[in-house]
Amino acid sequence: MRIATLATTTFLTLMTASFAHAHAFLDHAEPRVGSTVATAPSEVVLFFSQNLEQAFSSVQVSDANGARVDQGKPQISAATMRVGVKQLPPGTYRVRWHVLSVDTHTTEGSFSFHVGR
Ligand SMILES: [Cu+2]
Repeated sequence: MRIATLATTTFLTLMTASFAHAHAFLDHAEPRVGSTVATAPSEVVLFFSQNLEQAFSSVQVSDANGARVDQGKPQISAATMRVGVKQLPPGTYRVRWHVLSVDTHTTEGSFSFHVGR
């Protein structure tokens, strides 16, 4: 049984510059940040507030033991980044993202979601 506290949402966005620019912040994600989903997703999709630079944007999905469960290179289209994931057994997963937006600022953060009931 997974540790319940791991399901607690942590959502962190690090800003590297001022608020003068509209950096690429995570607007929402699928599965939703901090959510519990009954059915394991086949991919994780992140929706940002600004278009991303493909070459310098990445996302990793890992299980409670820290093992990578994503399929590798993400697909980026405008402000959306998606990455496939392996078949996920019930548990808590962490998504770590790091992106470079078209205004040349980098932002990063992480969140978790839970598969199961
Ligand atoms: Cu910016």
